[in-house]
Amino acid sequence: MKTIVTGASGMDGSYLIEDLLARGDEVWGIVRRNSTNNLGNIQPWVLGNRYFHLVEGDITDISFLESLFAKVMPEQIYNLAAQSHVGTSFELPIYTMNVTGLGAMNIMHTMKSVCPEAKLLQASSSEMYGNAKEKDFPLNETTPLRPVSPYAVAKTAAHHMASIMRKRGLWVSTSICFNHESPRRGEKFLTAKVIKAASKKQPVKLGNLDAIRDWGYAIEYVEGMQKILDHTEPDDFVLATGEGFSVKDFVDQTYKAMGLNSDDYVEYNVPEFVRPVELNKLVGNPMKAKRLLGWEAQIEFYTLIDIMLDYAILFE
Ligand code: NDP
Ligand code: GDR
Repeated sequence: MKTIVTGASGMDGSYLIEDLLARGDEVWGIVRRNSTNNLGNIQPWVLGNRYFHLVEGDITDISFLESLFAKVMPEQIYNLAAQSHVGTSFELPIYTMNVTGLGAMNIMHTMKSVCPEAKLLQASSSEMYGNAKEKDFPLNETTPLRPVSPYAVAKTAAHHMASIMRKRGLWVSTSICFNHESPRRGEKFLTAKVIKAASKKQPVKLGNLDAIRDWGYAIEYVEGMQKILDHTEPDDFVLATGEGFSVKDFVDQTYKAMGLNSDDYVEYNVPEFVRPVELNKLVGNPMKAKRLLGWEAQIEFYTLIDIMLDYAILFE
């Protein structure tokens, strides 16, 4: 199978490519050109694999996409590239819309004109739900989308465009992923930031601790993405654990696992890290993925913290 993966240097993209190579795909991984090394997540055995092709390019550049898609004629495309940081999207709303929203549309448009038989997975996000009504929990594939951040607006535009393209006959699916984490998580995200500080027994400055998130393990979520593309028909699927914990729960448990009391180490409501609009609660209902794909998250909250802490203590 010829497969293109955007966001190859990111957390999910790097794990996904390992799975795809292991199952026999030939993979083209798109990374942005960078003056310094941004390939840290891509393992040496992947970079050296003859069935892996590292391609420099940008999803905002439709001429690049057209020429790559025409050369490869992919059977599968995973669009994981995004400006994916919610806080940053308030500072860079137009840029975020260009990459996360229009970039996804560039991919769908190019697929339609160059390789309309291909299958596409668009990485959608639980951020799209915004502050849902209490009666709507746990959130599923039909819950109304009320985005509250520029990132979420961009993801919602791409999500709706995926649905439009599907109605026009293209094979476009979406994974509506709730937060998922791993040792490869970027350091600006909450879990990686807290794990790094706690593993070194250092203090940390944070924003709001009250928000509730549904945290899973990234390796399982990229398995879910593959099951979505392997399904008999294109559709939307929530990937989530179904369980919610607060940011404070995460912080307390991480310091506790190090034998420390978080009250002695955490400064919170630091203005730099408080978002202009916060999304108070996200908890998903993964039953459709379980029923139709046989996918279910196995790694729960406390194990996830242990995995991330163990890695940080051993390797960082
Ligand atoms: P990351 O931020 O780790 O990875 C995003 C990737 O996109 C990076 O490799 C980045 O490259 C690349 N990228 C950014 N801009 C461009 C561009 N203009 N052209 C090409 N590539 C670009 O995200 P994750 O791996 O965590 O997430 C994967 C996808 O899933 C994203 O779309 C994210 O929005 C979405 N998602 C993630 C969730 C999560 O909890 N992790 C939950 C829901 C959705 P570079 O390294 O150069 O910056
Ligand atoms: P999120 O993840 O915004 O849910 O988006 P993030 O880890 O950035 O924030 C989680 C929660 O923690 C609060 N928070 C802080 N967050 C960060 N980054 N830094 C801090 O110092 C801090 N202090 C408190 C946040 O306000 C928030 O409530 C992630 C990304 O992967 C998106 O791409 C994805 O779509 C969603 O998950 C689902």
